[in-house]
Amino acid sequence: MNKLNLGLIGGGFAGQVHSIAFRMMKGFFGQKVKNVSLKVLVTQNESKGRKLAEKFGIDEWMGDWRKLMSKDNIHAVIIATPNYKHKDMVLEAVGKGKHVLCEKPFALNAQDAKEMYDAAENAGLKHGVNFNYRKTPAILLIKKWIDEGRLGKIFTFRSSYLQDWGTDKDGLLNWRFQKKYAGAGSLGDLGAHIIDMARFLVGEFSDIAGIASTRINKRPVGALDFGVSAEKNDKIMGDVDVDDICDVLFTFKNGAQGSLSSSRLAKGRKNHFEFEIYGTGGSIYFDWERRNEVLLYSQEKPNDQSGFSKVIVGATDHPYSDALWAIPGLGIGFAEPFSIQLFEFIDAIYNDKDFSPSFYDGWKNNQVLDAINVSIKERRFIAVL
Ligand code: SOE
Repeated sequence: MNKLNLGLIGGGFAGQVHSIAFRMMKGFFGQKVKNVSLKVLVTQNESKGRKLAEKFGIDEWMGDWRKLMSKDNIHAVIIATPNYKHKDMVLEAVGKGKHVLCEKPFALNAQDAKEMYDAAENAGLKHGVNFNYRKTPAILLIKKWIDEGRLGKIFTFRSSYLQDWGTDKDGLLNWRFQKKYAGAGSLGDLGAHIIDMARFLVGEFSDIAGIASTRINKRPVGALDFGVSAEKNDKIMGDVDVDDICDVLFTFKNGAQGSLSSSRLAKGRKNHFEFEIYGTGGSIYFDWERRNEVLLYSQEKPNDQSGFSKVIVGATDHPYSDALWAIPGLGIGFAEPFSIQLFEFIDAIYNDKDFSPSFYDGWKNNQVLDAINVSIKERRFIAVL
């Protein structure tokens, strides 16, 4: 097994989760990833980079991501930066022959996403988008049930992804509140995860209609390099030009239908990513805040036991139970799905396997986001390409 060296770009929240997940992956998958190293960390702020590199045991840190791309001893990169930087970084990385795992949402629009997908595919490289929730063992179990036909023909997918950190009106105008940096607000940040889940579990979108609103229109500037000063400055206010809340109705190409809601203003909701799926043979309900259990309704049960049953995930025949915690039902946290994702990505590189979610999935996701945005503007149903 040859050496495989990774570079990570981004020292914010996502970058730190990837660093933790890397170390978890080494612990969980041991021998299978013994020649994989996380060699370089790139952060905008070099002194922060040094501290993080020390904390996570990464050999080298730097401030210039192009320098990382020119290093021949780096074989793959993880891009965990604000969304507007993804395109340049992806194109540069694949131009230099590096495999890429990129954060979500993949691109600012579907046109850019297609260019990024084509570039990686034509270069014959492995590519992935970090729709991390797909790799939650409970969700892999739901996927298995669906593929086995346990839910029959699916006719409804209904989902919400709600958080409340946006309710602080004094919260700084960081990149997530600006279209040029983020592309979209709660829709791109949280809704993109729902879109990926719906595509993964149900199928491709057909027609779509959305409504959205921005309830806190101005915020104090001064975060990172996205405002006028490095300090919080309440006197200078900037415009929020992305959605805080979004609600969408849709149909799938296979005839199913559904809805999604995303919000940063759902007081009391922390990371409330829930969905339910109804089919001719059964139903499931899942809430990521209770990520180690799935509620399953199966019509195979006798009438006197009719209703949802709780399945605790982690039994010996459940996905990844052998690699993660040896005792059934111990449960997982936020970083485990990232570590599974990274393991599968590395396995795809070593063994020339297909990897998903790939840039193709990133592109399809951006197409759905674009259709929702057009629908919001034109106030009508839009066909997803
Ligand atoms: C937003 O608060 C956020 O950090 C998302 O950007 C992540 O994708 C999500 O998984 C957790 O919440």
